[in-house]
Amino acid sequence: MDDLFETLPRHTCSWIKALSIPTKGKGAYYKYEGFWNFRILLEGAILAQRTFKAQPSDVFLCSSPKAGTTWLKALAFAIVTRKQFDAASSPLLTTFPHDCVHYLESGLEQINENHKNSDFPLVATHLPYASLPKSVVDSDCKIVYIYRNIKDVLVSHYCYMIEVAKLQVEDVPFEVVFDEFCQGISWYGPYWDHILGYWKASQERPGRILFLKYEDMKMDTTSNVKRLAEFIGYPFSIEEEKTGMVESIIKLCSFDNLSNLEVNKNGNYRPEKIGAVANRHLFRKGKDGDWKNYFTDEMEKKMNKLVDEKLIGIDLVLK
Ligand code: PAP
Repeated sequence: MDDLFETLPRHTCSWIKALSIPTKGKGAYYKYEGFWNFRILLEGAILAQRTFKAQPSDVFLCSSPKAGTTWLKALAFAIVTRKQFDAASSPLLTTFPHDCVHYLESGLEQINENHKNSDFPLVATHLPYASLPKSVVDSDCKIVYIYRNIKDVLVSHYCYMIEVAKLQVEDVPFEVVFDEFCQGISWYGPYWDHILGYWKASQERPGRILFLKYEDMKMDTTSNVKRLAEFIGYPFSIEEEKTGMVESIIKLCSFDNLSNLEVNKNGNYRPEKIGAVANRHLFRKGKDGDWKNYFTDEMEKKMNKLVDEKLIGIDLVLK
């Protein structure tokens, strides 16, 4: 793989530059198939591209980082496991959502194990559509894509990196990350191209890709959770609706509930692979509109213009 990485465009991101400890080259982004990412995740993606065998019954949960993945994973997992576990016995009470539904590019072994041993065909990925293993597209399995207001994605990502890298805001000013992001340089970025890839695929494969928007899910969680359940093939029965199953899943997966569980307050994620990340960093505020606390008027105008230019003719609201 070294040969390949030597040929790829490389960028050392701003928070890595700000770190006082040496990163031994691990903090660089590489541009692979049009998108920026860390080498370790690209290696995982390439391995998945070469070896992963999707089943037609798989459901892929796809997103850019910070667009609402943790919430989507929790909801989809609660929906497909509801016959086995009620809200009082759900594994989500003691297991981090990312350990309930694994990422293709970093949890391939567990996904392959699940294919053999489980009835829950959920697989998550942040990979862009063009980088999905061919078997995913060929199997015609269903894809759920969650997206979110571009400004909140950027702020969520910024706050996450500051926390995870244990930096101060002064070490990496928001303006610097904003400029990088607008140039398309972000984790799995450009964000707009990520969305466009799935959007175009959804036009070519009608009925196979469901788009969910984080803000819509916040505003009307019930309808969106029902749409999700229906789409992934686990619709709620009338009886379940009458007995409050939908509400109970929504409550179980709510930000307030998940963020206050011991596992999500004090647990760690993937200690051996990429270094420990505290689970609590995935539960920051869980609100829309926090970008207003970070963006200047000028940044807002620049971002709006960028979105208008990049997503011309696309029926998705990103700002
Ligand atoms: P990931 O892609 O790295 O897994 P992801 O889960 O997509 O991250 O995004 C994290 C955001 O989702 C955080 O947003 P914030 O920084 O603006 O607060 C996090 O708070 C929010 N989040 C996590 N769980 C939930 C939930 N159950 N309901 C609503 N928002 C949530």
